[in-house]
Amino acid sequence: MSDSTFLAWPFFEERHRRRAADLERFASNELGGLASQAHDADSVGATCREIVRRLGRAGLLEACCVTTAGGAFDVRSLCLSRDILARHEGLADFAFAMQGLGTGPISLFGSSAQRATYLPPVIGGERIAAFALSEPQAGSDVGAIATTATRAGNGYVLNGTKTWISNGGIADHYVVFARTGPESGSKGLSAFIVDAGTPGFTTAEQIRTIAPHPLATLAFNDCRVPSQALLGPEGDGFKIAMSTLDVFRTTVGAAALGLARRALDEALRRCRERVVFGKHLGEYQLSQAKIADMAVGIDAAALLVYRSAWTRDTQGRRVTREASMAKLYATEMAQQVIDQAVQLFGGTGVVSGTTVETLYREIRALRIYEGTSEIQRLVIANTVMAGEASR
Ligand code: COS
Repeated sequence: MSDSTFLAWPFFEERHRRRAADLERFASNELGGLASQAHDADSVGATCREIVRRLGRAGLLEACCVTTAGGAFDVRSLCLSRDILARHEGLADFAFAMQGLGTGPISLFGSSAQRATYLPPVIGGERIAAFALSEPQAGSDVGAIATTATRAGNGYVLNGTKTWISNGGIADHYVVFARTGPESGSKGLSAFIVDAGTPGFTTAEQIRTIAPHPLATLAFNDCRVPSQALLGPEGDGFKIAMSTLDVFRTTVGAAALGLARRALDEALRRCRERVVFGKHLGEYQLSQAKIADMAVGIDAAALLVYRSAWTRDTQGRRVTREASMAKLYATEMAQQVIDQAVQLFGGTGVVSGTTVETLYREIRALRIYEGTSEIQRLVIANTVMAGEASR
């Protein structure tokens, strides 16, 4: 049984503890065996759809969207969900998180008509969402986005390429960022909601990764969308993207935390069961040192993650610095914790399909997506050097 003493921390309210219990029940009853069907890039999309359907049926996707104008995310609920789901099953965490990230801009900036159309089916687990920001030449440098959206009649025409898009190819709608103005860099970007199947919009390529999940390159060739597809004011695209990442970067830290907790659980089991030179592995001080470092890293990351979530929830202000700290520290920590778990498992730790081997592949992308560790350091340094407690 994983350590759940953190739930008594003052960051949480009673409803969060109830949610944690619901998630544990869901994971035990609904996830068993599902992910083993998703062993490659072809089967993973169908498995994600099934996980989303079950999460929706259980009422667990409500935290992913803000349905009322002026409402706010409960970032602690998002983080707890990712922490717990990732500990049980990385793909379930991914499927959950993308329902939130893919509709985050609609929750934060959508009109009432856009909310009413797009959010309820995502909460119900009937429709799948995606967030299309990155391009071949614009990953860390969002200001280099080259996809254009040109005004034409009562709408816009989109041209360009998006890549590394999670849920690409299986999503029902995408929030797409494109350049609408002549300005360069972060100015002149806008956000659009594009439905799958819109003429001129295609999945150019499915991308295969070390930990399979639906990921694709998308092509827009004279893709016409109505003016109602514009999300928020024209020219606010960069702000919309960054505000969304302010919420979801903290949750990436929470997912890393869940993966690390699972690695510690596995390492503890290994220390109890494995006998070497006539003694259990856990009786050796070298093993104990590893366990101690893992436990400290996990608690430190949890404090940063839930500090960021609590600050956002209770103070409602920008948490750019706190979110970057949480993501940076938790993802880097989890990589080390999982690596130590693999070491304790020895040869078994690198056998395909074992839990620690799966974790070893799953954690790697979290240090890259939604802002690399290098970008998080830049963001943190900028805010600290500007003398701001937070931005
Ligand atoms: N919330 C709201 N507004 C924000 C913001 C935030 N979190 N961050 C920046 N802005 C605003 C700024 O206030 C500024 O507005 P003004 O021009 O009105 O002053 C504007 O956006 C530009 O900000 P800044 O100068 O900080 O932008 P940079 O181009 O320097 O940003 C980084 C650079 C690297 C921080 C940004 O491009 C980034 O986060 N890149 C990583 C993107 C990423 O995560 N990619 C992965 C793809 S998503 S899976």
